[in-house]
Amino acid sequence: MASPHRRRLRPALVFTAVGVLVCAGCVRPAGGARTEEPNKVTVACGATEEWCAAMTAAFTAKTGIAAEFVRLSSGEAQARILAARDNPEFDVWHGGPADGYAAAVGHGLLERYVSPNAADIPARYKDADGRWTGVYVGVLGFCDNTRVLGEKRVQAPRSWQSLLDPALKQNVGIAHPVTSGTAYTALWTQVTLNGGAADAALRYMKQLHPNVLQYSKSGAAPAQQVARGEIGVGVVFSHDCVATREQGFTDLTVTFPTEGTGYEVGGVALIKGGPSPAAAKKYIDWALTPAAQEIGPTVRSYQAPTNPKAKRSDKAVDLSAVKLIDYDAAAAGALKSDLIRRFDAEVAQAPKS
Ligand code: S7P
Repeated sequence: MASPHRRRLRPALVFTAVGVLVCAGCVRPAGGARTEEPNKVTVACGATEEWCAAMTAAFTAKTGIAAEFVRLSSGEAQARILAARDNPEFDVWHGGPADGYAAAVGHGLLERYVSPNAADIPARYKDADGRWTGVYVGVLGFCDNTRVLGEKRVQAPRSWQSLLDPALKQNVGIAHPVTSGTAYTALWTQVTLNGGAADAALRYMKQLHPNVLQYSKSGAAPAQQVARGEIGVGVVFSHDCVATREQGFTDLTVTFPTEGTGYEVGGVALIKGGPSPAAAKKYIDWALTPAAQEIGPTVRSYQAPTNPKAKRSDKAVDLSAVKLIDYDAAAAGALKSDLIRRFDAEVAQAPKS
C-alpha cells in the first residue's frame, strides 16, 4: 500500500463551477503564474525509504511545513524532473550521488541556491556555483557473503581486478547505471582509474559482464541479493552492506578495492520552477544542519555527514582509512548521458560468454 508520504497527485486541469480553468494541486490560475503553496514541500528523495520518511517527518516536526516525498533512484529522479520541467512536481531533490545533480545542472533543471548553512559545508562537498550542496558521503565497496564465497573456495575480492575472477561467474551483483546512481559511481570510478578513458572503463565493465548475475534497478539491491546468498559479491555503497548486515545477515563483510574506490557526495538542491520555492529553501537550510545530518544512523543509514559539526556514527566508514580516487562529480555529470547510453548498448546487452 502506498504510504501517505509517497502519495502525490500530479496536478490536473479542471474547470471550476464558474468555468475558470485552474490547475488543481498546484494553484495555478488560468493564464497566470503558479502561486506558492507556502506550507508544503515535495521532495524527490534518493536514499532509502526509511531515510526519506525520517527526514521529511523531522522537517515537518521542526518547521510545521508539510513534506511529501517520492523515493527515486538517481536516473529516475533526473528523468522525472526533466520530463516535468515545464510544470515541476518536485520542489527539492534530496539524497543520491551528486553526479546526477551535475547532469541535471547540464539540463538547466536546478536553481542556484546558496543556503546560509552551506557556509559550514567544506568546498569539496558542494557545487562551486551553488546548484547543489552535499549532505552526506558514501564510499563504494564490495559486499561479500563469506559463506557463499567459502563454498566456492573464492576469497573476498580486494581489488577491481580480482572481481573479474572467472570463479565469480554469475556471482556478482551491480545495478544498472541508467537508473542507479550507485552503479554510475562504479562506472565513473573505472573511468577515473583509467585516466579518464571511457573506452577502457567500458572495456572493464565488459570483462566483468559474465560475472554479473543481473543489473538491478536500484543501487542497494545487490546487498539484499548477497544477503539471500543468491550471489557472492555486490558492488554497493559500503553503508548499504553494513545496514543489511545489521538486519541479521552476519555472513556479510565489506572489502574495499586496493586500486582505489569511488565515493558519492549525496546532494540537496532546489528544483527550478517548483511549486513552493520558499518552503523548499527552508528544507534545504534544514538539510544542511547537524541535527538533520544526525538522523541517518537512527534509520540505519551510515553515510558520513558533510557538516563537520554533525556527530559521525562509529558505523560510518572512516574516509581516511580507505584509498579514495579523485572523484570529479561535475565531470562525471557532464558525461553521464553518453556513458550510460554506451553502457547499455555495449555492456548490458552484450552476450555473456
Ligand atoms: O541506500 C542509501 C544510498 O546508498 O542510496 C543512494 C544510492 O545511490 C541508491 O540509489 P540508486 O538506486 O540511484 O543507486 C545513495 O545516495 C545513498 O547513500
